[in-house]
Amino acid sequence: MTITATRPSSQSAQITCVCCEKPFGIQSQDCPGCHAPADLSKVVAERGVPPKFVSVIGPSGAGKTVYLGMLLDMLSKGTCSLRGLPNGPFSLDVQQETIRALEQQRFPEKTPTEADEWRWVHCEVAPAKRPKRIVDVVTPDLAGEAIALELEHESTYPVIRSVLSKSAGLLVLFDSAQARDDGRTEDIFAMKLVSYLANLFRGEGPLRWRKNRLPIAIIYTKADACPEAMEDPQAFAHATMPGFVQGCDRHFARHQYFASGIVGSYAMGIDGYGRKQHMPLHIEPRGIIEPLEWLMEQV
Ligand SMILES: Nc1nc2c(ncn2[C@@H]2O[C@H](COP(=O)(O)OP(=O)(O)OP(=O)(O)O)[C@@H](O)[C@H]2O)c(=O)[nH]1
Ligand SMILES: [Mg+2]
Repeated sequence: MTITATRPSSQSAQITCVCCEKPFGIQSQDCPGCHAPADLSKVVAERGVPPKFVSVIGPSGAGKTVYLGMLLDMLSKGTCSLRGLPNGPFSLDVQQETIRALEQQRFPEKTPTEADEWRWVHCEVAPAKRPKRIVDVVTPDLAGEAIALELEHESTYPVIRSVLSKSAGLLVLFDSAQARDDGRTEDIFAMKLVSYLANLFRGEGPLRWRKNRLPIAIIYTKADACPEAMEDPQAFAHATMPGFVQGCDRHFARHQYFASGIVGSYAMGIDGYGRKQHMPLHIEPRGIIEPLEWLMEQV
């Protein structure tokens, strides 16, 4: 990760993108290739230590934006076993939007599918007891629909491939109620994801059939409305998404199942389009930190 002044003029200085590794002019706000904020690459270059990406993926509506926003909020408050320091103002957008929405008893908006509109997050996370053991949570808040398209047609969204291939660990989210009520659909998406990841992280030569050691934390979200997932996430995964479980066992040596939920109580409301909406009345986050804690022990 280097910032190289190729000519005396600062206008021509180049920086290497931390995500897609392409060089671009230091004057740009974002990498023209993958839209990662230039500040992200600058901070990492100055620190001199390559970042360990931890990214958040999952189908549309899985709860990625809510989970990420809540995770960042809890990390920055410093009240749990992990501490997190957001790098750059861009890193606060997802947290701010999620918390503001929840305070107004609503959920944040769906993430747009255009890659240049994704908000990026860079948060330096370390255990409270071992502050030097830093892992960077670096991820754009990806849109589930874009992930689905990328799984169907590789390189539709090159940024997704770049982010994933940089990842030292993954947080993979599924909607627990969706898995319980329509496990087949969720399982098919999940199996496509496993085979995409297995291809991406496949070793070379004679080692290529070995199980990959990339740690994957699988999180059943919205478990506040699905007690069976909260009770035993692993048994829940076996019962609802057997294909995915087999895929993970086959390809990834280190994976663990978790459940999370942020709602203590909610009411049903009607939005401006006449659609029924859940209104979170009381926020009571559960199972948000544990998956990252486990991941950090593995990377
Ligand atoms: N009960 C409950 N509902 C949740 C929770 N998290 C998310 N939801 C619901 O799930 C919806 C989708 O959550 P998002 O975080 O926007 O989902 P996403 O994965 O970011 O979706 P895309 O942006 O389309 O990829 C929200 O609008 C809420 O209705 C949770 O912890 N509990
Ligand atoms: Mg989203």
